[in-house]
Amino acid sequence: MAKKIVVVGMGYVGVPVAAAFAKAGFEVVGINRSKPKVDQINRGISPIGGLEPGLSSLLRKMVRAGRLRATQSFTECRDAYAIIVAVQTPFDKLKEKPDYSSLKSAMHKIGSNLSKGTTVVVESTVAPGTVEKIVKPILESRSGLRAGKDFYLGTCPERVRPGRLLKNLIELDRVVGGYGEVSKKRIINLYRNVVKGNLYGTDCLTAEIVKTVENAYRDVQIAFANEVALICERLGADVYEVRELVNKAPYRDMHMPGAGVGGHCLPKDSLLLSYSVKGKFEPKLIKIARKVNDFMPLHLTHLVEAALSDLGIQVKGSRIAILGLAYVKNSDDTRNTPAAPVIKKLESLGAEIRVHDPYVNQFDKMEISKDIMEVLRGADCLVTVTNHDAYKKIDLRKIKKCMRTPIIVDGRNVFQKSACLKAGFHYRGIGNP
Ligand code: SAJ
Repeated sequence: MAKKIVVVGMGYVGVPVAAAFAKAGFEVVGINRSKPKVDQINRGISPIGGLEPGLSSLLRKMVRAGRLRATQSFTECRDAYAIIVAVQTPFDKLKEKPDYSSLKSAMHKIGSNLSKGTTVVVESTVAPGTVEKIVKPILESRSGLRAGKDFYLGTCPERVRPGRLLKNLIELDRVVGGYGEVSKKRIINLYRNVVKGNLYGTDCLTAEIVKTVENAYRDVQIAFANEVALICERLGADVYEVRELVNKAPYRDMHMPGAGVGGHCLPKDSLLLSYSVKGKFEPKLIKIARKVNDFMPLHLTHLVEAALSDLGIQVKGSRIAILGLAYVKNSDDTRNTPAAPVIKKLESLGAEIRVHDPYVNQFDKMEISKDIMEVLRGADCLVTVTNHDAYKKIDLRKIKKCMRTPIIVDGRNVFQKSACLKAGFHYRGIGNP
């Protein structure tokens, strides 16, 4: 009889985790609060859009083999060998604290259906200290069981990346934080069934810190690249050439400047890290980095205003084509997408906005075209916000003929500036004036 694993939260993290453990021979039950999503999965259809190599076919195969099914019921936890929690843990910027409503709700329901010997693993990203201070007390009070003795508890923070969900899950090294040695060993042995990368064991707090720090690190690195881009714009230099040459120096890894930092990881994880020391220490660098990155979408709109003004056109009444709604290339994920503030600002200035994205099908009741030429027809400005591979194939001469004014504002270094100028476009780009 195959051991049963319950995965709570069938999103970008839970779906590949469920499929991978099913492939490893476990009986997997995915719990989700959305009935349509439960039904979709039970029809063998992945709810994850965008280019996710291998995921849809694996999920379909596992559902058809009877090794993976979905439900809304937490009673499935009662005879689970392990329960993996992958619910959303957004950061509430207004209240300046994590929104743990989904996490707490899941833990109450799991606790009410927790049996002796079960291992509970939190994959969701949480502020350091959360497993010990929030998760453990709920599970223990609801179940009457003790963590580390009657049931096992820990965290194995996800390292997913839209576009590489299955690949990252299988190949990347992972950190395992255990509530005690036995929990740590059990979780490491559990993940050895799907993770080919190294599994590094530690305590819960350290694992939570590692997860938030690895993303805060990236956020700071991107902010540095964005600041260099702003400097290069004023100096009249090409930041991408600067970056390429800087990275020829040993131990340098200057990241890519761009239209901003979106996603469910980076914008939030540095806030979770700062939150964990609230009242004890005030981080400066990671907070400033957030401000720099959040400024970039606004800066992109400044470049649009400037580019139109260069040709005597006001934003008010102009037609602007936004290419890319997803926060990252070749994905349908729009969480915290920089495109949202770009569109909002340009609309507030009176521009008529048309949006294209090859993968995103719905966003804020917005009409999203799948036809680049349709979006560019009669436009005064083409703005790239996401560097989907599809945009690299754009024929500049062809689009110039259908636009009302040939202006390109490049937020992701999609186009070669020289090629745009040669094709007769007026060009401005982030870090490449
Ligand atoms: N971005 C830049 N410049 C860069 C890199 C990214 O502006 O040099 C922007 C992207 O356009 C996007 C945002 O930052 O809007 C986030 O991009 P990302 O490549 O970091 O993608 P994420 O958010 O999916 O990051 C995840 C993270 N993984 C986890 O949290 C588990 C991150 O730690 C990984 O480094 C990244 O995937 C990856 O490349 O695997």
